[in-house]
Amino acid sequence: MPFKPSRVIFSLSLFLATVASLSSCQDTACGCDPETLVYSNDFSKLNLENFENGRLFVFQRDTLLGNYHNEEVSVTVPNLPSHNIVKVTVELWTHDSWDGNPDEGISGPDFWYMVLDGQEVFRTTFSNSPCVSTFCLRQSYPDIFFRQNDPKTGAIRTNLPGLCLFSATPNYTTVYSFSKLIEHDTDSIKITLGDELRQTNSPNPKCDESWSVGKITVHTLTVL
Ligand SMILES: [Ca+2]
Ligand SMILES: [Ca+2]
Repeated sequence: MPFKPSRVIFSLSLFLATVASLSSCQDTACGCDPETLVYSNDFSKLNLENFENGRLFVFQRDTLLGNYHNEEVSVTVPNLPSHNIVKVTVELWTHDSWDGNPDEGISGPDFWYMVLDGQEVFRTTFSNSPCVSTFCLRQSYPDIFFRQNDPKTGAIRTNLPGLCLFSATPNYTTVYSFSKLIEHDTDSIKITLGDELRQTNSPNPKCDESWSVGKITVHTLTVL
């Protein structure tokens, strides 16, 4: 699926402008609509309505969507109110030995991506590797691929064990939360999350590295 960096740059700048605009809305009647929460699912109610390839499991006493390895999962959110921007927020959990950017034909890159209504809006890599002076597999997140950020940059939680290969080792599940905005004005949106993980030397690649989702929220906005 073609990646369009210009669209993301537009989205980021629009997001910043929108935040500034919304801040100014709080005290003055400026005529702009605040964002409207139209969908929120943390999977605690076991709700997989409108999902494709959705499945749940329990990890660290949280119910998560997953886990996935070289797969996509989608949810369609119908009946959106009138709007011209959609903001999708995802809490992503990366489990076990994600290898980030390096492209040596065996372990990476380990890509993760998000598609909104058929358009790829985010493609990045994650790394759970140690990072010392002699060894460090860097990741692109929180930027789009390719950037050389340290492993776990931008994480909201890093102190969890892995799920499978490193289930007995702390700091091998890393949690992130991020939002993406797109121009959008139809009455439903399809959100697709997926990965292209590479681990050709493992007898069980899904145990070597996988991901799950703790929460998805969708807001609509009208920017005048
Ligand atoms: Ca790995
Ligand atoms: Ca890998």
